[in-house]
Amino acid sequence: MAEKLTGDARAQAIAPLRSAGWSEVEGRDAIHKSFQFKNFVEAFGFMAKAALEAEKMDHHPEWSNVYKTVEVTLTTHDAGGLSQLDVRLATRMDALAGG
Ligand code: H2B
Repeated sequence: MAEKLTGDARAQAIAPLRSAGWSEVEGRDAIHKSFQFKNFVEAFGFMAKAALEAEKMDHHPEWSNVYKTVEVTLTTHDAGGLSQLDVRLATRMDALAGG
């Protein structure tokens, strides 16, 4: 099971994600990013690709889609907070959204 990130390890892990547009969710140990696409097809294509990655990782996002926006929140429910799995999935999602 993935371990919850704390202290310096947590700060170091989320620093690059902050620069990439992720922010910490108030009131819970989670990160959030709002992905904007050109249109619905692009947004849904991203979700389809990210869903396959998530399933491969056995680590799943909390997310929603409205038209060309995909809101994503990541946390590790089993660990009760952020873990390396969230960092990994966030990084994969950024790559999928950019490419
Ligand atoms: N996704 C997320 N985001 N957090 C989890 O703790 C989690 C998950 N646990 N996907 C996984 C599935 C777990 O339920 C299975 C049994 O590995």
